[in-house]
Amino acid sequence: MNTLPILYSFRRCPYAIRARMALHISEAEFEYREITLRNKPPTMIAASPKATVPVLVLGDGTVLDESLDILFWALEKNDPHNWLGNDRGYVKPAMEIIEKNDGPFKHHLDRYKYADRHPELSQQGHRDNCLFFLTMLEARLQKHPYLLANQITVADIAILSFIRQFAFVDKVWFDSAQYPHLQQWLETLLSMRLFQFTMEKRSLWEF
Ligand SMILES: N[C@@H](CCC(=O)N[C@@H](CS)C(=O)NCC(=O)O)C(=O)O
Repeated sequence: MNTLPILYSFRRCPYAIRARMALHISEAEFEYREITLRNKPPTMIAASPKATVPVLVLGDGTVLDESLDILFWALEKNDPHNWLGNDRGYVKPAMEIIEKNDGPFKHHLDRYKYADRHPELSQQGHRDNCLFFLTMLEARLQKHPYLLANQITVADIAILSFIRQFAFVDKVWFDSAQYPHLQQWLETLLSMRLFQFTMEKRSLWEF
């Protein structure tokens, strides 16, 4: 049997964006099912009861329901731009950045974005809590145009959608902040055809 993998995705979800970028660059073929978080398809919940997107169901029934698992699955099949590096050399340093991104940075980013739901601090207070991460990224980008090297690597792709989310909470503030290399990095990556393709609107999957 030759069934295509099925991707359950939500366009704006930063985890789904990282997975889709890797799937697209690897030229993986899959059936795309755009969903809303308010009305998740029963087939998705049956495949992955934790019910977060993205979920990739492979032809043999294997379920990948963590964005990083999907990203690495795709790149390990085909990595035309060497995002993983020779001998997967970029993976370990990328994971150190990704863990900070998915852990403390995302925690504070959610509070900055939805500050009205987290009144223990002002929105600026929540934003200040995010800055440790931006400062670390800025220092890396002073050395080379991308986070680990002169080329895009898995580190850039895995955190791009989260930095984009941060920047757009208050774009005027972000654009005037003291992160010139990070601002340039974000602009460069957002203008990539791959990113724009990844963000194209899709109609909802009807189930
Ligand atoms: N660790 C998961 C996190 C995925 C996640 O939290 N996705 C959000 C959307 S951005 C979600 O599906 N939340 C469930 C909900 O809101 O019902 C991954 O990396 O895939």
